[in-house]
Formats: sequence, C-alpha cells, structure tokens
Amino acid sequence: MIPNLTDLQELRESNDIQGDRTALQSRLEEEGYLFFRQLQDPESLMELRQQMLSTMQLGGWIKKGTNPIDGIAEPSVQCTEGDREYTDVYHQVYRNQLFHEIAHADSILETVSDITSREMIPQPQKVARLWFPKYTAHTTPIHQDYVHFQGTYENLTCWAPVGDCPIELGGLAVLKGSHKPGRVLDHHFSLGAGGLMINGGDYESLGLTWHTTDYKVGDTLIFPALTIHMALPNVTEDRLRVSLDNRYQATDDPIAEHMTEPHLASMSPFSWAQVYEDWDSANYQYYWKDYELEIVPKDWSFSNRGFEEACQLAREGNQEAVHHLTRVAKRAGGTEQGNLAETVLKEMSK
Ligand SMILES: O=C(O)CCC(=O)C(=O)O
Ligand SMILES: [Fe+2]
Repeated sequence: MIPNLTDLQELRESNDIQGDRTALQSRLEEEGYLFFRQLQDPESLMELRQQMLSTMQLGGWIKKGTNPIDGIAEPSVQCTEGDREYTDVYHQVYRNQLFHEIAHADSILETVSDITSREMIPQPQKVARLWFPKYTAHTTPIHQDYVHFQGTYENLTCWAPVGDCPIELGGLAVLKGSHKPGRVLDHHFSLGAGGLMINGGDYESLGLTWHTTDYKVGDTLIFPALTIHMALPNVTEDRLRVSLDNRYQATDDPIAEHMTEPHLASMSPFSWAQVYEDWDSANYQYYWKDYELEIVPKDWSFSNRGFEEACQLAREGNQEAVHHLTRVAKRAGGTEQGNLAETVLKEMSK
C-alpha cells in the first residue's frame, strides 16, 4: 500500500550537524536516516546525467531528437529490472567510468565515516535505477535493504537522484524510526523492483510516518540496512527517473558474495573486465581487493520465498504473479526457477 501523498512529511535536513560525529550518530539512532542537501557535487552529477542518458538514447530509451539531459522517455519503451531489454541497456550505462568514480567522492566517504566512526568503502556493486514514467506497478515497494544486499545491518545506503527529482518523478521515501525493531521483517512477493515487500499490517502498527522531499541534484539520503523505505511512483507524463543507490561498509565487515559483482550480472553475464573496458584510468578498478574483505555466501532464503509465493499466487490467478513468472521464464530458460516458472504457466493455460 502506497501512503496517500498528502501523508508524506518532509525529510529532516542534517546539514547543520555535518562533521559532528556524536550528533550524527544520535540522530541516525533516533530517526533511522540522515538527509543532506547538496552533499554531492551537482556539477559532476549533471555531467554524469548527460553521459548516462546519452547512452540510454543510443539504446532507444530516450526520445530521438531530444536533448538527453531532459530525460524524455521514448513512449513505446517500458521495462525494468528482471527484463532482458532492461539489462542490455543498463549494462551499457554501467560501463560508465564516472558512474563508478562518483561513489568515491570525499564528501560521501567522510560523511559515512563520521556516521560509523569506522573506515568505510563503497561496496564494489554500484546501483543505478532507470525508471520509466507511468510504469507504476513496477515501482520499488516497501522493503528493508538487508534482504537484497546482506553483509551486515550496519551497511549504509546512500540514495541520490542524478538530476532534480520532484515528488512526481518518484524519489525515495523513508519510514522514520523503522530500524528500531532491530530485525528483518517478513518480506513477500511483489511485482515491484527487487521483487520483495513488507505487508502494510507488519509496520503500520508501529505508528511511524513517511518522509520524502522534492530532491535537488546533489541531495543525498543515507540509511542503514533495516530502515524501511520505498520509491514513490513516477507519475510524470514522459520523464525517466535516474538515481544512484550505493552502499558503504566498514573495511573489517564481511560482504555478501553477490555484492562483489556488477549489478544484475545474475540476469545476464557481465564481468568487471567488461565494465572497465573503455576506462582511461585504473585508479578505481578492483579497489576493494586492497582490503581483503571477508566474503560470505548470499542467503537466498528471502528471494526463494518471494518466488515460491509468486508461484502460489499465480496458480490462484493473481495477474501480477503471472506477469512475474512470465518475466522469469523469459530471462531464465533452463535454470531451476525458469523451468518452474514455465511449468506453473503451462499448468495454468490448460
Ligand atoms: O530508487 C529506487 O527505486 C529504489 C532504491 C532503494 O530501494 C534503495 O536505495 O535502497
Ligand atoms: Fe532499498
């Protein structure tokens, strides 16, 4: 359930306590997030925007003859994570050098180190979200990041739009104080990005409020892996939403294995060597190897449960679940999940 837009409150700005470790730590402990205006350099982000959207225009996602910086989507195209067509263009965007380098900006590294009082690095897997307008059934649902990224509860997500992101473009909203129960809540099948969501009843009783803002380029929202959050739907007529969500961890904490791989490499084979192919500097290539991070296996239980629920719901005629299984069958033919998705769909067409 997406809260009524009028129920959304403003994010609290923390620029006034930047650099004050004690104040940052106690505010994060209290509210479950920290939000900074202009934490990142707007100029670099606008340069990145131009580059990312130009690649998307070559991929056919941005309307021909328009300036890519405007982010005007080609009306005939709509796709998302999990779709083969999405991964193809996404991985082209993912080869962008600035996209990876920007995660190492001093302003972010200093802030996340202040928040944790530990030596922090960006996790190898960087993430961009390229969200089509009026494709709202696929919006990132209510979730906690731990189910996807794992490692530790202390990892910090830094979410930032690449360009201004007013509410109607579908920025991030956080549920203030929702990290406090200190555990992962049950996640269920969702058609939205990530495929897993928390049911309303499981957090509504906490009586917490949703917070978001009209983001300006450079603004950055930071939260740990148990804070409940979601994206708002992109209800604009024709604009793509472009954002970054990178994760930061202490150098002596473990990392889940999949976070050492490029994002969506599981959807379509994609290596760091391919990512780095056209870079003109090796400064930020394989940088994490200097830290000898402890690599732990991914816990598949969350996504397996979501998939099992999707199979069950599809059998009961749930159209979102049918849509999901069709997507899995299309991209993962021959794998265990792909075969199972096909079997369920075949059973249903009898
Ligand atoms: O940008 C989105 O749609 C999802 C982002 C998100 O869930 C995150 O940053 O953890
Ligand atoms: Fe998230």
